[in-house]
Amino acid sequence: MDISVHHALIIIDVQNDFCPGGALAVPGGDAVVAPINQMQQAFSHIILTQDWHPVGHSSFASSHDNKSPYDMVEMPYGPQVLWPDHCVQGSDGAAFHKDLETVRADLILRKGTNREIDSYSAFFENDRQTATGLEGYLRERGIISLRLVGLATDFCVRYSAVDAAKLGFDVTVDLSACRAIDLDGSLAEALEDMRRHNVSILGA
Ligand code: VGL
Ligand code: ZN
Repeated sequence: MDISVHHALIIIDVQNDFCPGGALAVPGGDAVVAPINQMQQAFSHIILTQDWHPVGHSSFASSHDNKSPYDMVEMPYGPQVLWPDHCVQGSDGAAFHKDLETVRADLILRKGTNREIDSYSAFFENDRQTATGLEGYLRERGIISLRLVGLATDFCVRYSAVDAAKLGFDVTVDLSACRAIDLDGSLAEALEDMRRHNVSILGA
């Protein structure tokens, strides 16, 4: 059990658009809800993240001429996958899955709100420089150990876990409560990247 003041459960992007029927549906995305609700009982600090893009966000294929979802583009900050429009601020797609327990969360961190920069990680936007403030929040609360779950394993979970490990947190990803998009081998690459950065992987 992880009932400790130094441990936090970070629940990444369990939103309708990442669940079956959503705009950027992750296969089996809704299957993470029950295990995540169960897990919350073992944590005294719970943080939810919410992908929260303005209309016309630069990560949307629809914001670029002659581009389709899943094409790559070069942004000022580097290569970026283009996505279907998803998690638009205030839309039903951006809402948490209706069965996700949200009552005990201390913090809901919204990310991807800057029109010009995508943000997979809960810590830094995709320019790898703009901080979300989550590091300071966790440190000020004395949290040193993080358990990450949610969607999608190979994008937001991966980048959040690797950034957290680089920042010196003790990080575990529990794959039993994660699901992947798996675009061109991105899941295998994500697992390798997390392992290389000393992220503990459970449920593989
Ligand atoms: C995500 C792609 C675009 C995620 C968010 O939550 O993994 N993936 N926006
Ligand atoms: Zn997004």
